[in-house]
Amino acid sequence: SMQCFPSLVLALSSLLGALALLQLSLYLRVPSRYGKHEERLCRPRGRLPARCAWFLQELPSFLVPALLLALRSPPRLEPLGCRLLCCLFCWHYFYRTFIYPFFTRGRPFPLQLLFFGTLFCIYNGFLQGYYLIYCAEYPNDWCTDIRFTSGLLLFLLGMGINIHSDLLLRQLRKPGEVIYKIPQGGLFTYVSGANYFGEIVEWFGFAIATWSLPAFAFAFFTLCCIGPRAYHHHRYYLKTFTDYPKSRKALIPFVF
Ligand code: NDX
Repeated sequence: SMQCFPSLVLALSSLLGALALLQLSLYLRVPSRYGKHEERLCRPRGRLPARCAWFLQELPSFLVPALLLALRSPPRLEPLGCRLLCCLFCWHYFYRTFIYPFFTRGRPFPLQLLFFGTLFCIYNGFLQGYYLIYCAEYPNDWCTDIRFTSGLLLFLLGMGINIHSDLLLRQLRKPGEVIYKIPQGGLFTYVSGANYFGEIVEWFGFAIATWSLPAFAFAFFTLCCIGPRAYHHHRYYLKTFTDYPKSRKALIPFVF
């Protein structure tokens, strides 16, 4: 049966950090080509409806850690923190897999990115789940530790912002529409990438609550992946809408 290999966790986390830097260098100048940044002339054959694509892509991030948690023998009962934290991760991906895709009104998603996205979700789902279920050690009162409680608070706050902002974006379109409008309300009052801001806060909260290398590596990856994307969204809006609110920032309210 499986056991903890600390060197495996170290290797996978380092690779995740390296992938984050690769992404930053790739996507700082040119956005990743999906959604509003996809080339106009893209072949429709190379794409899948947004619903299927997001469902398939995000499913492993829910399934892999959920299975690791459920199938570990003997079951890991102590400390409680490990299971709680693993459930938090699964909770986010339950939303992203089983709820978000069924309401999205997004454009069809490129197959090639779907392939890499799925690989990424398998990789990260395994790393986070494996670490929490087989390796993490917390004192029995971790649930009352300031890192756990403040991290959990940030996680919940970020998740709330992320879900609320996803909802505001969705409401910009009628079913079947694929046009872009100026997002309004919620944190969009302050930033163009409100959904991304929420997601980043969420994963840094998770990293603080787990106080672990894999989770910090993933938070860093998220920042490098959707941080530049928020900036490209912002530029797109400024270019497309002459009446775009001038005081709005790209990602971080009042700052950047
Ligand atoms: N999926 C995370 N890298 C990614 C998919 C892409 O969950 O090769 C990372 C995730 C993947 C990426 C994933 C991993 C790295 C990949 C990358 C592609 C290339 C990259 C594989 C797995 C890669 C290396 C080099 C390392 C191999 O038509 P539309 O789609 O534009 O419609 C949009 C709509 N909308 C509007 N509607 C009307 N008016 C407007 N003005 C609108 N603006 C947007 O709203 C969509 O239907 C919807 C949301 O659009 P958008 O662009 O704001 O968000 P989106 O990027 O689609 O993300 C959706 C949610 C969001 O909450 C975000 O926080 C979360 O997913 N997310 C996304 C990406 C990654 C991630 C979270 C994370 O890292 N945690």
